[in-house]
Amino acid sequence: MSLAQDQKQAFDLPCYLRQQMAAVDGALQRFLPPAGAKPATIHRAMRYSIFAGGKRMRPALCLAAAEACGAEMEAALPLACAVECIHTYSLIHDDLPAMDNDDLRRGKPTNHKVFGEGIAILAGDALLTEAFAIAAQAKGWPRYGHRDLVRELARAAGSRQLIAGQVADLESEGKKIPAGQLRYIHERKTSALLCCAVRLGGMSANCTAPQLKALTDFGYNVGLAFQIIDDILDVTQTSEQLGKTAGKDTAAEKATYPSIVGLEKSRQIASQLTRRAFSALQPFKGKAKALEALAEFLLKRDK
Ligand code: GRG
Repeated sequence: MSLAQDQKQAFDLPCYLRQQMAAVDGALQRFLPPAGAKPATIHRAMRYSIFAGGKRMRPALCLAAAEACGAEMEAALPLACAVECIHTYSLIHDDLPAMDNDDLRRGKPTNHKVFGEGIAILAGDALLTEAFAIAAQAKGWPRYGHRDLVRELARAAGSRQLIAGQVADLESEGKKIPAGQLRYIHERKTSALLCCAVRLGGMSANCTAPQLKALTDFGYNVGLAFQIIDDILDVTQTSEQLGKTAGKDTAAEKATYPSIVGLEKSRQIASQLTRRAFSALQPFKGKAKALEALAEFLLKRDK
């Protein structure tokens, strides 16, 4: 076993994730309006999806990036929660009949199945809006003021990134698209928000420009690998295992890495991207153990 492998194994990721998830869930409880706040339906709907049992990978990446740059987790918590709110909004909207039309998410009936389409749309809108109110509670740092934090979130969630990916995804359904177009979709639909999470973590530590560049490279590569693994799991796992409907990509005739290059090649590409993500962390000189462990976990995950 190489030294790098040995060090990665020494990091207790399950314990780390349990602690991070508890901190993130506690913060989300505090940041979001209480379930009983009027009108209670919308707050119950927002809370239903946010506490439905997501893996909390984006907040974990955000907090781990902050630590790699020497900050306390507390400083990054509002930003980690803001990203999770945007992610959850995108899932609620993605599940709507006008989009992917799904009835299972995070192991539970989708938001619109429980609350109806109108409330589900509004719950997504409200989570997106709350994300910015939560991010505004971050303290701001000498190198990164609130203007930078808001711009970072808005860019990742906006019509050139997250929404652009979803538009391109919708427009490519049933079509044969080249691998370059698939990468364009993955960069925007998935990688942009993961990368944003990592960058915000760095910003909350008042990171230097070279550190931010390293985190950007890491987030970009991990984000692409994450979506390729998601595509692989869609064809290799069951709905019970995933907590969302398996086999959707094939049914919707979506272009995916497995459908374009096959399963084995897809796995190789995901591994190669993860290796690039590890290399990006070199400037941290071994101080980014949690980020390394998360990248490896995301590559090997089975749900
Ligand atoms: C703005 C409507 C709208 C959509 C934006 C993000 C998105 C585009 C659609 C969501 C569906 C999807 C397949 C997105 C790709 C990112 C992805 C793999 C999401 C699932 O993330 P996980 O596995 O989910 O981290 P949990 O439930 O664990 O948080």
